[in-house]
Amino acid sequence: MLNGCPSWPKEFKEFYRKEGCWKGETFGGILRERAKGYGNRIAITSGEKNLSYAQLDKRVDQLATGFQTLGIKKEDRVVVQLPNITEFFEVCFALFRLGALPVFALPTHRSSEVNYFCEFAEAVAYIIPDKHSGFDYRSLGREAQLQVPNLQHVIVVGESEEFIGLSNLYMDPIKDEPNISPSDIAFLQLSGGSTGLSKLIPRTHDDYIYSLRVSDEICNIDQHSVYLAVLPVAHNYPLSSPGVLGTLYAGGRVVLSPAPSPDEAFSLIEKEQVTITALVPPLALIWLEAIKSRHYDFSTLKVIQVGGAKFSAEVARRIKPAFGCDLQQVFGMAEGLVNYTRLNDPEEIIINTQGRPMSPYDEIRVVDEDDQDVEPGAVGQLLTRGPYTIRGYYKAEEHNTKAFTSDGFYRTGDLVSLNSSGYLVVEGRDKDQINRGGEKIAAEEVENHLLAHDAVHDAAIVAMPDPFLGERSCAFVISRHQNVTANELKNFLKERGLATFKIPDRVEFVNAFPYTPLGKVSKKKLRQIIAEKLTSSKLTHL
Ligand code: J2J
Repeated sequence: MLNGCPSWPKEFKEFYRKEGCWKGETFGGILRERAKGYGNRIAITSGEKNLSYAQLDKRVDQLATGFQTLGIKKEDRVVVQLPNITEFFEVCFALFRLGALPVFALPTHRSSEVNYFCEFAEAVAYIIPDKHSGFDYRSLGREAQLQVPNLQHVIVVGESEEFIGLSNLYMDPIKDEPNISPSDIAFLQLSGGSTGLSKLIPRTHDDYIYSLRVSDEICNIDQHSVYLAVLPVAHNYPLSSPGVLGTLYAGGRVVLSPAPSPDEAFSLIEKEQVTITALVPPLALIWLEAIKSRHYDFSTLKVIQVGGAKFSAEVARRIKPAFGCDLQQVFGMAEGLVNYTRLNDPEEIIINTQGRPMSPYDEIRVVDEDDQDVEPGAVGQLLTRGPYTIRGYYKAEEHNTKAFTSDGFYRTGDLVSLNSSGYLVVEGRDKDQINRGGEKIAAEEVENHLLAHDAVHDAAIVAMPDPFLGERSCAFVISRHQNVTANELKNFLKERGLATFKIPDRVEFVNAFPYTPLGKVSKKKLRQIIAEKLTSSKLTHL
């Protein structure tokens, strides 16, 4: 087992195996089996390109050989930053087969995040597209190569320039496959983060594949399913709930949308006879608006999932009438626990709750600040442990003592209430994070960047309400001198290579922060201040 990855205690491992949760499968093995069983069936559609299970399996073998030739081996970490293209799957499965670990960066990450992932994970390689959505990723490759000494290879899909072209790495399989154990770590997923930088989440073949199997059952995914991936597939939600990997596990077909907009996605739903897709709440709003004026045949579409951030009941109610399919709410986290509303749940449950845990082996507790269970139905912090929820982050010993209870429950940082039928409603958050329409921002990470500016004496970032994204970010700043502007600070963050979604939407200059009785900056008060300011400015505009 990779160093720095806490695991389940022995008795839990035995229990999850005995109960049949962990069946001893590996990602490399699954693809091989699907290729045997489904050979010519299409696994992935991307534009005009259709890749069958057999073709995918073969290309994965060839690429694994290419990676081996570069010296990439078991337990090596490889930062993978690819958009929704077939190469994402070829790269990941080739790494899985070698026992090398993808570290899943998102396409929106920039040099600040990428360099940190490469450095912290001690990555040997970094894999990128040439260009995507108007951005040239090779510039990130150059920076990473300069800044991160452990990084040996930058591999590019497309025009590789001075780097290694992925297309040159498909070689005839010659070498032996390493032995991969189902209890090995398969990859490192990213946490949304609340303290400082994103933590890395070690997921095993056994635990993740279990979550795919249960997700498939709950979402009725089988070999006839067609999953449209509109969100970036590296994110845990479209990757696994049941997402692209759940679809491949079931022998279904994944259709990749180059962008989430109705322009691209709606015609794909009709043309490819999509049966299920997954959205975040702001995208659901855009789709609801767009469907009013467009006419497509959506008769194959059975389910639209919405998750990643709180979906308001008023909007949730509009999905079924507008699209003629069922809504499924998904409340999950890359650390593990995923809750779903069930497809045959009563309408009011689907609209008003964020679902219930997918597995009977998920343990959840709703507790107060002293870790005591709250009264049934009351709001408290959600703690969880189970067969696919990690017991600790990668190389984060100290943080793990705070993020997990001594008996192994993960502190989700979500404030929830649990109803008498076991369904959860997300009521708020007790972590220093902004959820910008599903994109997570760790306040402390951005604050630290702001503090690096000469003119910034102190900074505190909080969420402010937003009708479209749910939340946007507001930075309260105490400046050292009067003439620094909000735009200067935003540009400064951009120049430091911070992902655009993390750049504060608004900057408020103040002379002092409100404090709690314990002397900490009161973010609650700051959230109130900005919310009131927004309301009153709206009133004056009436
Ligand atoms: C409110 N908050 C939600 C929801 C996530 C499936 C679905 C989502 C994620 C994900 C995921 C929410 N309502 N429906 O990994 O497999 C917030 C919570 C949670 C955090 C996790 C999956 N769905 N959230 O969003 O790791 O605060 O995973 O703890 O990115 O998003 O974020 P992340």
